Amino acid sequence: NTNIEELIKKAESFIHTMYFELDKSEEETKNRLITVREQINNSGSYYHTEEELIHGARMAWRHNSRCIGRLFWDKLEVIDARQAENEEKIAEALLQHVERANNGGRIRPVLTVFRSGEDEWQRIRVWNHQLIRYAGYPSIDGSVRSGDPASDDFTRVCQQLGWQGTGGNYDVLPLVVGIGKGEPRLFPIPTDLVQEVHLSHPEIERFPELQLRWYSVPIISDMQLEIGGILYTAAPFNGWYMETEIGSRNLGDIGRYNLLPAVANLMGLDRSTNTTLWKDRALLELNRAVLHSFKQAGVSIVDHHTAADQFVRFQQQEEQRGREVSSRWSWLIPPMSPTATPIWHDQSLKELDLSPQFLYQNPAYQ
Ligand code: HEM
Ligand code: NRG
Repeated sequence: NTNIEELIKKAESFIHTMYFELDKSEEETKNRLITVREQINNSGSYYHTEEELIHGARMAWRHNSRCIGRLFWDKLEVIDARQAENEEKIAEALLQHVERANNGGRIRPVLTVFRSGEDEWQRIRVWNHQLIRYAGYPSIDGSVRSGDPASDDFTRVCQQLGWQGTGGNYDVLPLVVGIGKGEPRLFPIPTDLVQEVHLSHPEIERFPELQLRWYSVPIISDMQLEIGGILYTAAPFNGWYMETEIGSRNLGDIGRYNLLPAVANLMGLDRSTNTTLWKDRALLELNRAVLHSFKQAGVSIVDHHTAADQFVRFQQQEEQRGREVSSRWSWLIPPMSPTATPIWHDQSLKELDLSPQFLYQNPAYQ
């Protein structure tokens, strides 16, 4: 059976690499390889040890070509939630993830892994893109839209499942958990678990009039984690934010909250011509507001210059350890002053096909 052989190959390659990286004895490696091969031949799959799960998840982060935050890859905390069998237990583990990650603002990089998805009928999916995210409400016959346009489709799904938001700009969506082909279940997130930061500015005193805010932790929940040929279809993970993700993209993009005009107005800028560079000036102050407010609220965040420097240290560290770094230039350059970071000028970046890895998967809805 070619599937079985493929899996054995991937499993062996993972065990070899991981056990080498962790300096395991030849004896231990050989014994583990025998057990894994046996399990696959007998059952068509194999069960990772907790240590394999931890190091496999860390490797997947280290390998992700689009992540600028990888210097801290070996500090990732991994929670084994493979025993969570039903939607309630899964939701409970997700809420615990939120709490553990947030840590009162001193954000910890965490990944929670649920059981793997070989059996389609038992496959776990978290339908949310991120555990915490704001709803989006498109405009109906000419009314003004509200919330995050990136969430419009998922918000409609939640509404069809019986959820009702306020229709405001910052409604936190419920958790949606599905198993196999069963109806997904909704779980509202208790408000005291959702830490948010209201935006103010170090110099522009009237900034709070804009009533902007963002949540403190990005927890991506729709990617799958592949370790040694095993696919974990639910494995939400988080680090902390880089300020441009919020200031440049989420709040600044025309297709998102589109706030550059409002910020420029508050600043009293001339928007009648491009040559005042009002968009660039508004973008800059919006990013400063994000950094200032997170810092003041005691919530971890990194600016794009520091993140780029940390990425260079990661590259150097990997070179010393004899490993190649997979990098996608277009994702690694930050969306504010990219040319002022070393990443822009690095002509050597290339993308590699590495495993363990994070993968996109088909959306759970639509
Ligand atoms: C992507 C920063 C932690 C995995 C990104 C992006 C940034 C970033 C800025 C690009 C996002 C975008 O443009 O939408 C950071 C920072 C971290 C961190 C500052 C702080 C510790 C992590 C962790 C993991 C991770 C803990 C996984 C264990 C990824 C993946 C992507 C990514 C898979 C690509 C997402 C996609 O393709 O949509 N990261 N990250 N990152 N990061 Fe990190
Ligand atoms: N840009 C998205 C989040 C993507 C992942 N970013 C991180 N990941 N920082 C946004 O919500 O703005 N992380 O694991 O820390």
